Amino acid sequence: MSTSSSASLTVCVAGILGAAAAAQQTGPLPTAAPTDTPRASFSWGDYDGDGLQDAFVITASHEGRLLHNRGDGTLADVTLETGLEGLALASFAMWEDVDANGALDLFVGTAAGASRLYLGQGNGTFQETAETAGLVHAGEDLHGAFFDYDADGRPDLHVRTRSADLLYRNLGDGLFEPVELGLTETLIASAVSAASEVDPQPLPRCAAKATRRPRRGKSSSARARRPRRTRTRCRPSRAAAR
Ligand SMILES: [Ca+2]
Ligand SMILES: [Ca+2]
Ligand SMILES: [Ca+2]
Repeated sequence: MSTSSSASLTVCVAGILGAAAAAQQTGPLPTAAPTDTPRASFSWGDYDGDGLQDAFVITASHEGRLLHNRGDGTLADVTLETGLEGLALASFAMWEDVDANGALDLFVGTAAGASRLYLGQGNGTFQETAETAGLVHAGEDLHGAFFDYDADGRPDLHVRTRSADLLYRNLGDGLFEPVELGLTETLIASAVSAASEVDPQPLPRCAAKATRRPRRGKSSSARARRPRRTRTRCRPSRAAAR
């Protein structure tokens, strides 16, 4: 990247973050703002499939902004037109194509209220579906990770809140179901999440009891596509067992 383009990008990002910092200085602080998340964080992903990495930014005031990479060294704030406006008290964000439609989706953990799952519509916009997707839990989200814990080809979701580890099995079509974790499985899931965030080494194979929770508003065809209930004993790897 040239010096001039790097400067343009820096100015653009600094402007957005600066505005957030100014808002933080002049407005009231969130009452339930996270205490141990970075002041600002970037999650990079090519949400519009143009071959250029875009950035979802959680600002110092814990708002979410999507920055589109223009390809000329600058980034443009497209939060409003992509349907990602109104996100507050965000604590972390992760890109993944959870429904395998070829468009990246965005999961955002929050410090209060519901987590968010924004499904990419394939046209550069998003639709929030966390509740209908089955991703409903209480508490402050601290961090999370996508990984395929049951090796079925669909990325599952681990979320750590301040009080619990939560594992959601991906059923396909943007739907999830919570996995019941015992103490041992919880410790392993946490280790798996931490490993996936810092190390691309193969993950230990671990399967836990999957319990299906009935959800309202699902079509009969969606219910029919769900796999049957599985009750598989968790088997940590030799390394994990030592
Ligand atoms: Ca892009
Ligand atoms: Ca998708
Ligand atoms: Ca899976």
